[in-house]
Amino acid sequence: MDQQLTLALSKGRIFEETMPLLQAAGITVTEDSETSRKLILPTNDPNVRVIIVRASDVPTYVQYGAADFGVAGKDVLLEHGGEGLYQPIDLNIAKCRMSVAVQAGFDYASAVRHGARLRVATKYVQCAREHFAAKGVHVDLIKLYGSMELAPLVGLSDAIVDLVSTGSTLRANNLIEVEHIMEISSRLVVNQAALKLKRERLQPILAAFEQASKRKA
Ligand code: PRT
Ligand code: MG
Repeated sequence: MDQQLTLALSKGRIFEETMPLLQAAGITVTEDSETSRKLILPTNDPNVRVIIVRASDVPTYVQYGAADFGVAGKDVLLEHGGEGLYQPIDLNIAKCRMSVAVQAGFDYASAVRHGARLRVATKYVQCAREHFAAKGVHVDLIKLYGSMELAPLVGLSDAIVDLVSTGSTLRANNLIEVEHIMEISSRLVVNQAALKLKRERLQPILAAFEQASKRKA
């Protein structure tokens, strides 16, 4: 049995915030993900490598076993559905919230109250659909892949569902948070077959991640 372990990470905040957790497991990535163009990065452990993928592709690589484990936001996991994935640990990293926002001046409360059909632009269609269905609000969802903040400003939608951390992107675009849908953080996801077949190799790493992330809770 191949005992090589492959960890899927996305560049940016998830990569950066996962490094200290890896370090707690005695693993250091020996190449800089921000400057390297390599998509497969070696570590100090010849049996562990890191692959760099789009944040929303992490669950897919792990589901199919192309990566044994990975780190993905709750937002990404909810949209993916989590099929074939074991999700043992909330890492308490890359924290933010998922919210509804509208242009300052748009009367969201009365639009909702009067049962108007709301146009909502978002990358998070599953989460948005569930949120508005639970409230009994009728919405037309418009799927976007980024820059949701622009949609209400140019009349594409009445509202957006997006992630907010500092709130400065909303402020810079004259948008106001009107509803808080859920808290988001990143989770460790493990391929279900790898969890059984590579248990001995994976277990100490998972334990170190769990210890290190508890300190951040
Ligand atoms: O950027 P790309 O299109 O490649 O993919 P991505 O946006 O999914 O990846 P990345 O690396 O930006 O985000 C990875 C994960 O980090 C997400 O899946 C979230 O779980 C988590 N995370 C934490 C965030 C944020 N905070 C965050 N602030 N993801 C995105 N944002 C964006 C948000 O969409 C908005 O555009 O930052 C902007 C708001 O930030 P503030 O600080 O201005 O409020
Ligand atoms: Mg991004």
